[in-house]
Amino acid sequence: MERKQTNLSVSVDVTKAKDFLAIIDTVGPFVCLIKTHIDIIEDFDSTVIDRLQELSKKHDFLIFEDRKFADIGNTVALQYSSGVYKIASWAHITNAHAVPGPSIVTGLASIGVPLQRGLILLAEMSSKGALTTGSYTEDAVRMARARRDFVIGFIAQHRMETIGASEGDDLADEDFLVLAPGVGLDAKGDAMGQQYRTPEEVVLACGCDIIIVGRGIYGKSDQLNTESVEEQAKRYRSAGWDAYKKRVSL
Ligand code: 5IU
Repeated sequence: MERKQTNLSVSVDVTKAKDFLAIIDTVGPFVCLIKTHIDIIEDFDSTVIDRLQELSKKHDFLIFEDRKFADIGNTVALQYSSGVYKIASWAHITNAHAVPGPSIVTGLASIGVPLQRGLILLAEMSSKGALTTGSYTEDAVRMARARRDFVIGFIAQHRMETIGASEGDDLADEDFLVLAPGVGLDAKGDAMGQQYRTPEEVVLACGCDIIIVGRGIYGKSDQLNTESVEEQAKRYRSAGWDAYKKRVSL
């Protein structure tokens, strides 16, 4: 983030490998992180991963597979390491729901720690009516604190630093990343419950670190326009980084 002066992550939710790679090559210079949903690509084969890894090196970004694991430890370990996608072999970061309890972290860590991967826990979601509130969010933060060798942060809508802390907890050197999806400069939401806030609201007012932006950057149209994608990536990168600089100078 510091090296590239960016706290922008682009979420590339498109179904054709060609579009997926073209968007990533276009936004690559402006992002710290590319977020993928590898299972929505219709013409997936292992060359997509080879190319994604080349782009990660070319543009100096990390890869975050937004897999949202949610099963028992043994099953998630298999889903993470095996199957068609072998996520652990290429995704620097992945994420998991806290709903199964600490055993989900144990299962994923058995695969991810030896590969020096990082895990993000879902503490809050951006969608309308999400059940990730109150004691659920607090327990997700406690689960992260218990596995700081593997959990590097949260998907959340606010900074989590004092949430779920008990007296006597040593939080002095705690520095979890907070990644916030549901960011848009032009729309307030979509027709399926997504809710958007601006980078200012998310980073400056709520203390999140990374903004995750999807359709705000690549639009909805079937016809990919890489010029407009580049323009929007620059726009969100500036908005996110300006908000971050303001926050850290307060
Ligand atoms: N995403 C959310 N909200 C969440 C979580 C993940 O939007 O709480 I956890 C994902 C879904 C999509 C991306 O892949 O982030 C947001 O895309 P848009 O910016 O196009 O809404």
